[in-house]
Amino acid sequence: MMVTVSTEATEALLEDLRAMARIRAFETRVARQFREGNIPGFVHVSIGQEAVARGVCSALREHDYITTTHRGHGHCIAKGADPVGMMAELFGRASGTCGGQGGSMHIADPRFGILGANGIVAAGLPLAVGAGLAAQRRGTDAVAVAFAGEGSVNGGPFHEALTLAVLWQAPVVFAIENNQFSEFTRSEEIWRGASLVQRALDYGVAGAERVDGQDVGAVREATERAVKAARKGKGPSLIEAMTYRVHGHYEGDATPYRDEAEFQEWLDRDPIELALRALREDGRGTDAEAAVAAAEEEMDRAVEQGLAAPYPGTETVMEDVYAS
Ligand SMILES: Cc1ncc(C[n+]2csc(CCOP(=O)(O)OP(=O)(O)O)c2C)c(N)n1
Repeated sequence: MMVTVSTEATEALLEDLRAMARIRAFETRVARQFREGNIPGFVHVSIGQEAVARGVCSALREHDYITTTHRGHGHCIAKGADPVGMMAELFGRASGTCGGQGGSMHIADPRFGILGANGIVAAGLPLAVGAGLAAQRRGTDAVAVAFAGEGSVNGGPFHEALTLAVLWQAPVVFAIENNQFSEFTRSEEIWRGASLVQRALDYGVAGAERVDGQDVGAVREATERAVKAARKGKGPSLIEAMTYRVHGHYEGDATPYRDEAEFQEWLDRDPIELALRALREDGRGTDAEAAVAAAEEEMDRAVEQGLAAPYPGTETVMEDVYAS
């Protein structure tokens, strides 16, 4: 893909590359650390999907909210979470974002409006509607984005979330990341409707569009349109970002269901490679490569610090437990 960029656009793309490279560097290390046995539980990475996280979050302000999924590291980093704390969290250490008690699927950092990852498919969607409604009632112009996979759109909470968000005209953006697979099933094989965009329009959303999820600028522009409508009180919108899950559903999944030719086609349109190519064509190859190298170094340090951090003491087991 030939991309001609003006200077301002080049600078924006360099920033996008920096942001995407940080997510990629974080998650390639997470995958390795999981294989080495340093991360308990399950880990789901979003390698190949970074343009969605960056494109959406770069259209948001710090006081806007996000909810995310079991595959949410990229969303959290893009929204401002500290990768050092996140890595320590994945290692279960006391210095982790949630004191080492949540792990990969429960990272939350309200300081940046990150209301939580979530291991329950579709469960973040109504939470974002609640956050949007609260912002509306408080009279702020904050917007809540619900990141979710395309697998979530067949779950009951998707229906409830869209119905209520439209009814209340809540300032919510449903950012549906269509990475082609729901666990080990090709999502198109279980789809009988016209399109997800049509489904959303039938609920009465202010806007719904499908975007190229490998094109970070296209994702940002779509999000800006949705966010603008939400801030103006026009209610929720839905974006379906078309992307591809490069790793397995979880680390360790051998992906026997994958089509090799299709896999290669998507790798050719890897969002980080696209950005690197465009920046090289624009004469900024050295800066682009330096941005990637800096991201790698940053995340090496996050791993070192996380592995060196102590585990929480047993006296913390009942902290933050609200039910008994
Ligand atoms: C309510 C619920 N049902 C089933 C599962 C098991 N499960 C975990 S991930 C997943 C598929 C999710 O697919 P998608 O929403 O497309 O997200 P992706 O994994 O592709 O990012 C399923 C069915 C779950 N976690 N929660």
